[in-house]
Amino acid sequence: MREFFPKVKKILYKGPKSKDPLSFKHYNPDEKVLGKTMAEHFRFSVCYWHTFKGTGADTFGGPTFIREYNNSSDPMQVAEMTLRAAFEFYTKLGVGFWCFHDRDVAPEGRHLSQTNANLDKIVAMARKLQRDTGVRCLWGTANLFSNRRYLAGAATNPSPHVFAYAAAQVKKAMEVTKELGGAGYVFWGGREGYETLLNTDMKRELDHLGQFLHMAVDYKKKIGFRGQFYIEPKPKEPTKHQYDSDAGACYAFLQKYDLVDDFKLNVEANHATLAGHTFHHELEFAAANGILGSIDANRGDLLLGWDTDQFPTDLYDTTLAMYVLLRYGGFKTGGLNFDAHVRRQSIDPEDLFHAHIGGMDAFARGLKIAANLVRDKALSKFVAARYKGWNTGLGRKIEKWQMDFKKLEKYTLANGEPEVQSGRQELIENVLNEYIK
Ligand code: XLS
Ligand code: CA
Ligand code: CA
Repeated sequence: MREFFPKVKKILYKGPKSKDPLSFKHYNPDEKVLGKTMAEHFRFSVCYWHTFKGTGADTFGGPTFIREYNNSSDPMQVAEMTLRAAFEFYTKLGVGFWCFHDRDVAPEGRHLSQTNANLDKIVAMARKLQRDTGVRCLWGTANLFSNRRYLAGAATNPSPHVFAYAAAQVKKAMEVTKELGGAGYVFWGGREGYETLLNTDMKRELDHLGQFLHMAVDYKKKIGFRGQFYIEPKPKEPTKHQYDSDAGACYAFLQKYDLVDDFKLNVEANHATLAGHTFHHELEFAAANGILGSIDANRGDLLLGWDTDQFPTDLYDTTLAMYVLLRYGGFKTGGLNFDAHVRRQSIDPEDLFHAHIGGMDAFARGLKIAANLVRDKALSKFVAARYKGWNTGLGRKIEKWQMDFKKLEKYTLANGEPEVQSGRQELIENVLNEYIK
C-alpha cells in the first residue's frame, strides 16, 4: 500500500525525557487519570479540512504546501488519495476519531445529484477504512459557506431557493454521517449572519434559522440518526456578525426556538477569544447550563484579531479546559477535535505530526494538572469558603425560596452592615502557578 507519510512511523509514548520529536512525552493513551484512560478523557480527533485540505494559502499568496495526495488533475482521484492519506495519518498518530465537512472529502459535481454520487463513493471508502483501522467519526457537517450560492448565508439567505438547497445538502450530510456511525453532527453558522443591517431582515433570518434546525431535528428522528447535534458559536468571520456569536447567544437562541433539548455546543477556543471571552469562560458557561458537548481545540493570537486556528500549546488554557471537563463529568458523545492548521511556512508533511503531537501533549499535561487541582481541592476550597454563607442560616433560607423582599428588609434592619471578605485573587493565581509545572 502506498504511503503518504513515509518518514513517520507510529507515534509512541516515550515519556517526558524523550528527545524524539516524533514521540509523545505526556500523552500516554492507556494511562489512567482519575479512573479513566487518557484516550477516554480526550477522544482526540483530527479535522479533515485544515489537516488534509489546507494549502497554506492566505489572502496575500497562493498555496505553499505540496502534498503527494493532491498530485492529480482528476478531483475524484485526489479525493481517494487524500482519504487514504488521512487514515494513514490517524493511525500513525494514534487518534480514535476524525471530523469532516461533506465538501472536504468529495468534490462538488455539476449538479446536486452528481455531487451526492461523488460523496457516496468516498463515504463507502471511508466506511471501509474506518472498519480496517478502528478510527471512528466524531462528527460530520455540511459546508454551507464556500460555494458562491451561499454568499448571503444558507438557512438565513434572503432567497428561499438557497434555503432549500442548504436543506438538501444538510439532509445528505446527515445521512452520510449516520452511515459512518458519527457520534455527532455540527451546525456551524458559516455565513449565517450579516454584513450590514441596512439590507437585512434580522427577525426573519433568525426565524428561518430556527425553522431550519427544527427540520433537521425532524429528519434526524425520521432516519434514526442517534448522533448528538451541536451548534458551534463564533462571533464574526466570515460575516461581520454571526448569529451564533457566543455560548450565551446560542443558549438564548436554542431556548427561544425550543431547541434546547436537541442541541449541545461545540466550543472552539479561538472563537471564544474572537468573542472577547476566554476559552475557559465559554466552557464554564456551557457546562454550567448543561449544554457542553464537544470541543474544537486550537488557539488564536491575541495580537491578531482573526481566526488563526493555531495548535494549542498554552498550558493555562489546556489545564483550565480540562478542569471544567473533569468537574462536569467529561465528554459523553463529544471529543477534542483539533480544528487547527499549521502555519504557511510549515510546509513539510511531518509538520502536521509535530503540530498534533504538541497539542495532544499540551492537553495531557493540562489533564494531569487539572486532576491534581481537583484531587487537592486546590481551587475549589477557596470557592467553597467564599460561598459558605449559602449553606446555612440566611443563605439557605434564600436558596430554599423561604424569603421575600419584606423578610430580607427585616433581616437587614436587624443585622446591620454585612461583613466583607477578600476575593483572594492573587493568592489563588499563585496557587494555580504552583500546579502548572
Ligand atoms: C470555522 C469553523 C468550522 C467548523 C465546522 O471557523 O471552526 O471549521 O468547526 O464547520
Ligand atoms: Ca471549529
Ligand atoms: Ca476557527
